[in-house]
Amino acid sequence: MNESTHPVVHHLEHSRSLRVLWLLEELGLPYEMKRYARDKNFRAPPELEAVHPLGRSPVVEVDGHVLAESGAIIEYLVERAGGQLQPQPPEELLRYRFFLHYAEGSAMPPLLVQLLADKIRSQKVPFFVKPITRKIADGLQQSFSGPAIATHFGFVESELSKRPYFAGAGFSAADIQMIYPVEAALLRGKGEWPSLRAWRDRVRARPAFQRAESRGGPAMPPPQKLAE
Ligand SMILES: N[C@@H](CCC(=O)N[C@@H](CS)C(=O)NCC(=O)O)C(=O)O
Repeated sequence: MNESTHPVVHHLEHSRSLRVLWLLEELGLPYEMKRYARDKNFRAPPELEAVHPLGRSPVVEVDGHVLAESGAIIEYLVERAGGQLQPQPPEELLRYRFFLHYAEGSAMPPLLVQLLADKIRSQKVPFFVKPITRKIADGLQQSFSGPAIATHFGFVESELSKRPYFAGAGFSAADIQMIYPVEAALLRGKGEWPSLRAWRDRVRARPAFQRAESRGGPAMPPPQKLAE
């Protein structure tokens, strides 16, 4: 267990843990970062399992706890910082909570299915099996991931066309949590989504985001790996 008073972020390269580095940079809190390289299959190395049984990232050691799951980590760190980056007005607070949970609970799953469909489609298989794998991939995409991505990100686009940030007029930790699904949707989805794109460019330009990336490396995985 870490004895440091600063949070220790177990950061897997090109992963969701960049969100935690970004949050800590926004909060102006000192932290330690332990960086892990992905293996040749783009998986986390086994050392992460020694930190938390799920062996995934982010994991944060803070105040004697070992915390996993980015939404829960963000909530903990925001509370610990006295509610910075959490809006107060009741309507904004409701949207803030919604997007904090929505990012991983609802927006990411269809993107993950889309990633699997793309993987199945590009799998090296004997030529006579190819029509079968293509059919499976197309079926997944047509019956599930395509319509689900269109519904979810059509909704997200409409929310962002009404206000500059996810919770309201000001930047909040919900924006940090939403970066991963938005980036993945802009890459894998088929919509135009101009408000999503404008929001993404705006938040990426923030000095704290730039500092997080310069410390932890590029936020997003290479395009073919996004959503893993
Ligand atoms: N819902 C979890 C997802 C955690 C997760 O899947 N993290 C990915 C990195 S983006 C990971 O550790 N992947 C490595 C692996 O599966 O081996 C969260 O938001 O923390």
